[in-house]
Amino acid sequence: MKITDAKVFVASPSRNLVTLKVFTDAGVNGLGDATLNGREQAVVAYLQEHLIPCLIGRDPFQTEDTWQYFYRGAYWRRGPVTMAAIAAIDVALWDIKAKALDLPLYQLLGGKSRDRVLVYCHANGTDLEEAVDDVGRHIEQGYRAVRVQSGIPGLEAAYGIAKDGRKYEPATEGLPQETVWSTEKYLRYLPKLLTRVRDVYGDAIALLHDVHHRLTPIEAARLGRELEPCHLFWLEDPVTAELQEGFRLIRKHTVTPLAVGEVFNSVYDCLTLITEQLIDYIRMTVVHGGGITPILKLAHLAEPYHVRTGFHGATDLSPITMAAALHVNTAINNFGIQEHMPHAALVDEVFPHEYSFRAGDMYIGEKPGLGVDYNEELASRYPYRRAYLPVARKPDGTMFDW
Ligand code: CS2
Ligand code: MG
Repeated sequence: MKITDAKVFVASPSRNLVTLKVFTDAGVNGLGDATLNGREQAVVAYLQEHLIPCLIGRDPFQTEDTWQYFYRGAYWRRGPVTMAAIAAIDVALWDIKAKALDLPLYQLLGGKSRDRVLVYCHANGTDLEEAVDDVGRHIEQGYRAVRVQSGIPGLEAAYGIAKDGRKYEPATEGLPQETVWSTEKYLRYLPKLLTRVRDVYGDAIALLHDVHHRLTPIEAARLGRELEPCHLFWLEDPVTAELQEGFRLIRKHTVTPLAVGEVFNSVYDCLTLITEQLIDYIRMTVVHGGGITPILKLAHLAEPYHVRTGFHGATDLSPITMAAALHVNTAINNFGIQEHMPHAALVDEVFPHEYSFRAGDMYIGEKPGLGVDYNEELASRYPYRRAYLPVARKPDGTMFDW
């Protein structure tokens, strides 16, 4: 079988999503997600100008050699743009291989280790009471694990808070929104929020919180220790994780479980975190981590270090990535949990898929391949519109981390 062509589609059905379609001489096609929120066109160019010309003529079954060819052959390696482009190709080739063998993809990754995949949802509110009520609404929908975020008194905006009843979507058209962040206000408030949620809903629900890269290691250690009575399932992205050894400081002071990695794009971003057991869940997922090929290796590396997966699953990752992640989640032993931010109905129409949600779990389908299609005609009605993620500054104007 040979690859005959590859096309990149950029569309904005409720948000920008980049999709790669790879064609073969056997008439079997494969899909990959190449979405990088706020930098979509860089990945499009990387694919169209630099990778696709080298892809034509290759054997789509050679997933390992093709991945190595595009990774080692790049010279200037790694980075979110490069790895999202490589990921799109890798996932499309796995999709082709599984379709050609008439098997659902998880069968090529080790078969089923579980029938259902535990997921967590996002509950949020502009204030504590709203957030607490939203947790209840999600429990009624069947979720057994809930991430809780809320507005912070004294701050105009906070990460993860939906506005005017709309679904949370941080990227906005025009230039990046500037938000003000105060660690002091956040640290004073957060323990109240999560303690309140525990008081109202008890210990049965798994509680998660996303710090979104905003503390120093010692601030994260303080927060982790203060939250220990809340028995969190995890505290996510406590610090910006370029300094992996900073987690030694956090680990020294608290037993609150830590989850990191949605912004990572290679195993080297988390090798120390995993091999020194500085984290409990690794979040790097298929689209930003280079594809199924490296993510499977990452999960296997993490297993002996008691690190489990907790793949990123926000709406700026397309249903192709959700499906690919669910196939990996279904097959590996050290699965932890999967993030589930349901896509808008229009996105689900553009990407018809087999996977489904039921009573707090997700189920991958049995269709050969990934189990996702792409409706090019419908997608074409929603052209790309440049959008940026916000930026954050401290109250005195100092540039900070959003
Ligand atoms: C968040 C993401 O889902 C999460 O854990 O950190 O929603 C993140 O803010 C977005 O993916 C950024 O595009
Ligand atoms: Mg996050």
